[in-house]
Amino acid sequence: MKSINRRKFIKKSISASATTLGATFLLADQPVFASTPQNNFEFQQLKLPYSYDALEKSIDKMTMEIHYTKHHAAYVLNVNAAIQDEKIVVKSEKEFFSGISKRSSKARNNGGGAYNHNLFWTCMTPSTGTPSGKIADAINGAFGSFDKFKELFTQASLSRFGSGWVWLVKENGKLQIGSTPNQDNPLMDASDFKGIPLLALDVWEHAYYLKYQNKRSEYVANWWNVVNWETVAERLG
Ligand code: MN3
Repeated sequence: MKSINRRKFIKKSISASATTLGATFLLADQPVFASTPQNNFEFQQLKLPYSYDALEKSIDKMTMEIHYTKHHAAYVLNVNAAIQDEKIVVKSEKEFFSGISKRSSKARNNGGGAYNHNLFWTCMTPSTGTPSGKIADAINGAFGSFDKFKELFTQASLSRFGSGWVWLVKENGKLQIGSTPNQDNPLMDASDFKGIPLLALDVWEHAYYLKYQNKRSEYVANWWNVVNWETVAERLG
């Protein structure tokens, strides 16, 4: 019965479109499919480059697992739903963020969440070191010393009220420290603080509350022990 109904339905649809040829022609200038094209940009959740317990000395396993599988996964899912629903057609992340002021808060918040966390995971490693070569020179040049840089970055992370992110960016050839609220990032045209992100720190409570509770300063102090200076250097180029 079902298949007969379906066949009838299809037959009816065909005859409907044949009798409304004018309307069909009008639609010819529009995209054929209501959904966004197959080759349109979509966000992806990058594979975590280490195990959930790899950063245990600074970030506990349960926090990492919930952060990655629940929070981050949801941002990726929701931004891609927004891209579909709002028919956002862009070629890249960069293009998505450079026009974010024209999009919904769903696209902005979840797009930021998807990108920021992908970057955040690669900013950390179980085998940390200290900056060397060009990135060390750039930090010393911009902030005086590595210790001074850490002090300023830590200050920015403690003074970010509520949820947000702290960044080291390259802007017009210079390194700068700044922070953004919620899931905003320095690639967004809507952000007051702009630049190319080199290093990111998540200061949302979900990033540290299970291990550190209200003590954001302890979380940040320990986070320095897992920073991946190799990937920061790569992004500097
Ligand atoms: Mn987070």
